[in-house]
Amino acid sequence: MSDVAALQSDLLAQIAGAADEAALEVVRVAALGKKGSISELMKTLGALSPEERKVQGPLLNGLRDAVTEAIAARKAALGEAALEQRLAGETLDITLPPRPENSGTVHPISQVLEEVTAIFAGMGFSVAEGPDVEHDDYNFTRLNIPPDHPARQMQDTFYVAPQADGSSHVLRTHTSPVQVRTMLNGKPPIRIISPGRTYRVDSDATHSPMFHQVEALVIDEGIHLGHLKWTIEEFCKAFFEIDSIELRARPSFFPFTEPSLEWDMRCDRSVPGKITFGSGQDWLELGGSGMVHRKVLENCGIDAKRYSGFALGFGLDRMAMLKYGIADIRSFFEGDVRWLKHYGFAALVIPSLEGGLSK
Ligand code: FA5
Repeated sequence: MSDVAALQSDLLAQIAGAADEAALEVVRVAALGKKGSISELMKTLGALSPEERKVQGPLLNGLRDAVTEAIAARKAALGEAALEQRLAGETLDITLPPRPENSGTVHPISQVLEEVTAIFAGMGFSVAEGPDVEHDDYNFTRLNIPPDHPARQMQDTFYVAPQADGSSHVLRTHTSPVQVRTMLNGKPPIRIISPGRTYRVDSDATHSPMFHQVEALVIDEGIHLGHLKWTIEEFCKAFFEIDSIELRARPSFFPFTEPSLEWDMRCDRSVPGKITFGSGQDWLELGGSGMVHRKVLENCGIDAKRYSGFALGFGLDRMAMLKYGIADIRSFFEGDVRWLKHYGFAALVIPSLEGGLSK
């Protein structure tokens, strides 16, 4: 056997014996690498005479091709064997129950906020926002709340340390300052709602120091109490998902509305732990409202002779408690995951209300 034939059969044996891809790579480098046995032989061709090269050249090329092909074939076979082995080891038991998914839920307040926004959007209202830390002027003064009003006292309101420029700020006690911001920054017609966080020094089962309100404001020519009543009626029907409701208006007082009204909705609480809307002998308190006070319009640069408007402010937490049967307002903010799993929502259910606010 010639040297070339002996080398070939030795290399083919090594290739066939390579147990895995790493061992095969060692054989490949030893044969075909820069300093490999075949590469070294190829280098000797240059020193041969043309006649010798004619004989030796095809022999060495044949050796190199045979070894290259054998390596490729062994590599493919090893790869396939490895895959077979993996597949055999990775059997899947499709009868096993799935692992429980640890998904979060939508907080009832977020759900109610989405529902309220969608209902008012259906009536042509857009959303306006204001900061939680509000100017005293917007929270009180421009809303016609005089300096001696009880809401301004330290025991009712969270005050923020006075600013360097001497201006005074509070954690807003209601969403009504967004009315001021909207009127100062835009011209009628105005039709906005402003849902958001509000703060008062208050804490029991139905009062929280941080709670949520939604404000609605409509300013245009010829707006009257009928528009306010229609808006509340349509909103309540959509929110409580009932076709017929009965509302009761009670005279009230807010410095920023004249006249001021508080609204109740007929309900039935005769079955303990259950509340039914639309019938019964009880009344459910919804929140405050009224026609925007002439002084507030003037304080915010609106021509009170030409325009009139209504505003309302409802407590979102209380509405969520009523709609979803939650007894204690404080549970909303305790961050108890078990509570959230029970009262949270898997997906948003947004009712839609067609039509708009017609005069
Ligand atoms: C106001 O805050 C007025 N700004 C509402 C308004 C707006 C009147 C526009 C006229 C025109 P009141 O203080 O009544 O009003 O609060 C409104 C609602 O917020 C209440 O009906 C109640 O649902 C809710 N609320 C008040 N204090 C708390 C509290 N500490 N925790 C939870 N909800 C509260």
